[in-house]
Amino acid sequence: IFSAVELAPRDPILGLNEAFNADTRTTKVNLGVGVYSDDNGKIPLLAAVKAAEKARLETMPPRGYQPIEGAQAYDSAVQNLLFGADSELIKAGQVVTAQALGGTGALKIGADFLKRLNREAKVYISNPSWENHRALFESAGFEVENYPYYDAATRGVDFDGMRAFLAQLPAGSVIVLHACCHNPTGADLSDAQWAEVVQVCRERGLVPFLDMAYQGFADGIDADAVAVRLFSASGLQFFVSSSFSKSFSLYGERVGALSIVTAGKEESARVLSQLKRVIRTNYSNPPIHGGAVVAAVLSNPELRQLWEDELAGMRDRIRAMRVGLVEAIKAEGVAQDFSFVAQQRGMFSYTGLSAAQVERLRADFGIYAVSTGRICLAALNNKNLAYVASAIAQVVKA
Ligand code: PLP
Ligand code: TYF
Repeated sequence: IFSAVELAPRDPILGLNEAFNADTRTTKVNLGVGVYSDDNGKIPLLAAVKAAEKARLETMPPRGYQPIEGAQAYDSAVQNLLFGADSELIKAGQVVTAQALGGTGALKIGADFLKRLNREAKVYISNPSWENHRALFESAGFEVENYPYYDAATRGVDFDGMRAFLAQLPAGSVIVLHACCHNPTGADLSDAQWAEVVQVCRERGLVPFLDMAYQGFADGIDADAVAVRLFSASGLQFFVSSSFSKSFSLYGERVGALSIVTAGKEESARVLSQLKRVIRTNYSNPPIHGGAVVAAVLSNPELRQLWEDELAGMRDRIRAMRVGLVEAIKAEGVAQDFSFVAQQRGMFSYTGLSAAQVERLRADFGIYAVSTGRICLAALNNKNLAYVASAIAQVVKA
């Protein structure tokens, strides 16, 4: 039965981990995958998470099945973070939320649900986008195309191109938008540009699907939710996938959620009933632990404050690494201006390094980056920064 099975290509990002792990050089640095490491190069276990886990272990709760859409306490905590605790939409019962298997799982149940709503619609993702966006919507049966996004010349967003493109799409087109900390470029829309995107979506009858994988990594929890808040105020219906992989450093626990804004309470009940059907036929119901930990942290004022402080610490450390890298590259005598790295937001930077330069970083220095030139700044620390800066200087000067 497997004789004709072809070897599938590796995920271009997760595949780098395998190559990195196999590398025996002690100086190796993994700037490939989007994971936050602390200044000791370790994925942190947040103190707020640790405290909530300890308390949970002490009570030894039973492990019955969860509701299909996850626990009410979790779903409600997700809504408050995304839409704001005083959101009118939440009060009016216009937000449907289901716990999902990470942000990826949220995108997938959203995609499966959308496919049932409109079989003909096409899905549009930014050019470039997170590698998995295209594959995921294609696997749900959609045709996926790009909308203009990144402008390599300005290292920012080609907003005129993006808006003009969206303005000619047929009604019902699904538009996947990175709510903040664009992956892979680090180039985000301004608040004013978001307001224009909302306007275009309204005028054209587009279906906005906001992907929020990095809330709190740019400017703060509420500041990073500006896109969600603007769409909320617009009266439109839309989707939001969100993830606690990065903001709680809970990557492997697979904690995320899909939220859908509807026109009203009665519509919410119908939408939720269909979403539950999608979930039931995929994995029945979500796991308990990660969601329970997140809900416990977010509902306890002291743990919540601790988490917010720890999140701010991660955000500030990444910023410091951005500035440090720019300065160190300059100090190496590189003429090319890298100051844009300090302006980009979130974990990633599109460095402009070519695939050949990225390959030289790997071969000569054991520094792993995505072949597109994307690096993860959250993997830099005070021990490897000078080494990375020197290596980048050598490959750009060569
Ligand atoms: N969406 C974007 C833009 C991402 O960068 C990621 C990264 O992992 C995800 C979704 C998936 O999140 P998760 O790891 O929680 O599945
Ligand atoms: O872009 C990244 O590095 C993260 C992690 O299939 C990731 O979003 C990468 C690839 C993938 C799943 C997660």
